[in-house]
Amino acid sequence: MFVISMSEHESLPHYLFSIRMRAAANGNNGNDRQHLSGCERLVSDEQVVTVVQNLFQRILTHTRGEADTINIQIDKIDRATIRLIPALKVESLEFTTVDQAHSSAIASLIEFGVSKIAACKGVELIKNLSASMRGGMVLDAITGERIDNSGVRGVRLSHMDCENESAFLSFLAESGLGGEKVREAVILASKAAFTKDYMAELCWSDDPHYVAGYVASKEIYRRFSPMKLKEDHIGGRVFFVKPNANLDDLIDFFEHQPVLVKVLRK
Ligand code: PML
Ligand code: MG
Repeated sequence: MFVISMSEHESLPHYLFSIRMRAAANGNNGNDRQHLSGCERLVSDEQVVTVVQNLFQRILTHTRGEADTINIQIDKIDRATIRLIPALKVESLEFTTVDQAHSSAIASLIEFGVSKIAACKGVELIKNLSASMRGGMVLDAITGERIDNSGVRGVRLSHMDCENESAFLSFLAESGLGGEKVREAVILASKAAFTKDYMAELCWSDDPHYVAGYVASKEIYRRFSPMKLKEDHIGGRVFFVKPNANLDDLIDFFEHQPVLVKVLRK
């Protein structure tokens, strides 16, 4: 178990600010909102204005479409409530076709303890979405049954960031990776992996210009490309959990536990 040391807590400001930004477009009839993008940061007070500006700029130029509604929520977070958790190890695999990448992703899920039925179901569920979800679906890792009741909204992870931006970006660059999507995905997958009853995750991007995805375990973020064809705007996430997982605890940790992801050097 990774435990935050006193000196590490003391190196944080007394308060951090959780910044959450979500963009949506109005549906055809103006009522059913379509999720476009969302982002999460956990930063010190002097960074808030710059980060909000940058995230806002990103939303304005987002390739999934033009936003009609942008929600920004900023919450003050006491440092004593923050958990410092380890970053997953990052690996990358490139394939020629989507089918090859999906087969290899399924093999990785099985390697990480998910049953073949559940792994295949996860891939099918994301493939068959008719619209992208704000969050992910939670599946029993053995039966493949969907166990969350969050419908088309999905279960989201919130209140998270990396502990040290430059250390985190160098860590990703060592694996030849960079960019906001990888940064955010590794932070999200590392937080999910730290959750009790979690077994694995499958994800690919809903951005039509971005074809990468990943399978994560409690230790590894294994990136796969291409997980879909270019111009395809459907992507999503599936979290595989142990049979009899405590869903309320899992969702509580996902949504409410503030975490900073730290790169551990062996
Ligand atoms: C998204 O933000 O759309 C998900 C991106 C998943 C893949 C990130 C990567 O490793 O490139
Ligand atoms: Mg996205």
